[in-house]
Amino acid sequence: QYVYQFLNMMKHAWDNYRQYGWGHNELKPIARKGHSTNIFGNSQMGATIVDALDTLYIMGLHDEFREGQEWIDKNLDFSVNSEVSVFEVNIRFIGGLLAAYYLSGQEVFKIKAVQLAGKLLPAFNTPTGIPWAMVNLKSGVGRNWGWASAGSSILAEFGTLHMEFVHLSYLTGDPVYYNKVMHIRKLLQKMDRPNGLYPNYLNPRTGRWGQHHTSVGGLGDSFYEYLLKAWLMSDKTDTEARKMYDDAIEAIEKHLIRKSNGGLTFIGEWKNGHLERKMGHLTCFAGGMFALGADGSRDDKAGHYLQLGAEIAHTCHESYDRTTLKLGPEAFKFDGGVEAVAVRQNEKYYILRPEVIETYWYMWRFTHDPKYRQWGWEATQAIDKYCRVSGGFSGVKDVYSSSPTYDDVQQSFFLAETLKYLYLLFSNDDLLPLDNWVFNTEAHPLPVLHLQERKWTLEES
Ligand code: DMJ
Repeated sequence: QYVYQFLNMMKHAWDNYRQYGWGHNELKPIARKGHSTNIFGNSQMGATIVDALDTLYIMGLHDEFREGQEWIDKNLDFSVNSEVSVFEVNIRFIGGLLAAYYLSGQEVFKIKAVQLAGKLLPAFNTPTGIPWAMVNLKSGVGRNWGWASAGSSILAEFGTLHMEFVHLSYLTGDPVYYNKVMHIRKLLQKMDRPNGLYPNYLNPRTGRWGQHHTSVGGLGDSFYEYLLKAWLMSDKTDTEARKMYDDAIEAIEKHLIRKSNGGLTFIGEWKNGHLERKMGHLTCFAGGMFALGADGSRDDKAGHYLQLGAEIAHTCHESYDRTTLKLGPEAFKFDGGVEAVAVRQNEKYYILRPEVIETYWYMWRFTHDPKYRQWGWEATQAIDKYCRVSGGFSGVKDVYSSSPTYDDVQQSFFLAETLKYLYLLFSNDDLLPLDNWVFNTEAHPLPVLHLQERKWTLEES
């Protein structure tokens, strides 16, 4: 009966978007109109439709899936004068379209994914081949975020293209996508890493690191995730990726992972030789990543990494449990008597993010410890109580306030990830088994590839 709760939530999110935001990127559930941010550019690209498709499919909401397919077929157009985030468009649109294609077999999704990928390729025209953060879909002109250290590209952005691009080469027989991402990998392999850590910033003109900040949360997170998943999606043949992952997490464990006075394991951030004892909600995905990477780990430390995953899941649950709304803050500290609690006002919000529930789901799959379902159910009830409004679901600005105010955004990843991971947490393991499927960082499932069947090689380019 639990799954009906998630179906109901998905319907509520989708129906309201359908009614008030259709075709826009996201929904403002209180103002009841469309919403967008600069990551999607200035064009209506139906981000919520593309991001939600595979969740609709998996939940058996076939009428809604067909509505989405029809919109994509008729309206999704990439020849627009719009500057988009290469990373966001890759993980949400290309990932979403590819997953919809693999699940449903409908050619339109593959065709759209390939068209869009063609529009992203000019972003790689930099002196180093490290792509720009943004690209204009029409002109192909790229540039970086003004706020990023010294004109740098971001590790979690250019390092989170691999899965989708390898699939594109696999499906088209064209090595161009594969070559782009392998070039990034080769370049990273050649670089010195301070303390074995990858800084978050890399200048695409000079090929040098920007500021020496390292994070397993925002700006770094999915780079590490994609090293592990590159290995998994290659049917464990891409041992180069596995080695890079093992090296990276060994350095992370040594320099970034600590236990608080109260015994909570946390992952801090490294800033110019100093450990900041703060963890982001985004970082909470790492519990699931450690568990997923346990099997096949170096020196057979599977038990160790599963335990580490469990400890991170516990810490992140505490970050929820220590709030008034039982929803986790954006960032929380472990300093001066503070444990897993947000300190600054601008870190107290919850914007329907999935990472903690994602980790509960992976931990559930690997351990079947019922506490993960309990924790997932607690989060579900809190979301339904505090984030549900009559026009959809909204983020809240302060999880410590008993009278929260809304941010009035229904994020597309709420439908792509949060509701999908909840649904999977309460479903049987034979729904998308992890031996056959690898989830991209936006929770879009892509099948394990048998690369010996591929029609292209690196040398062909
Ligand atoms: C999603 O777009 C992806 O999970 C990404 O990797 C991180 N941020 C959001 C969700 O919080």
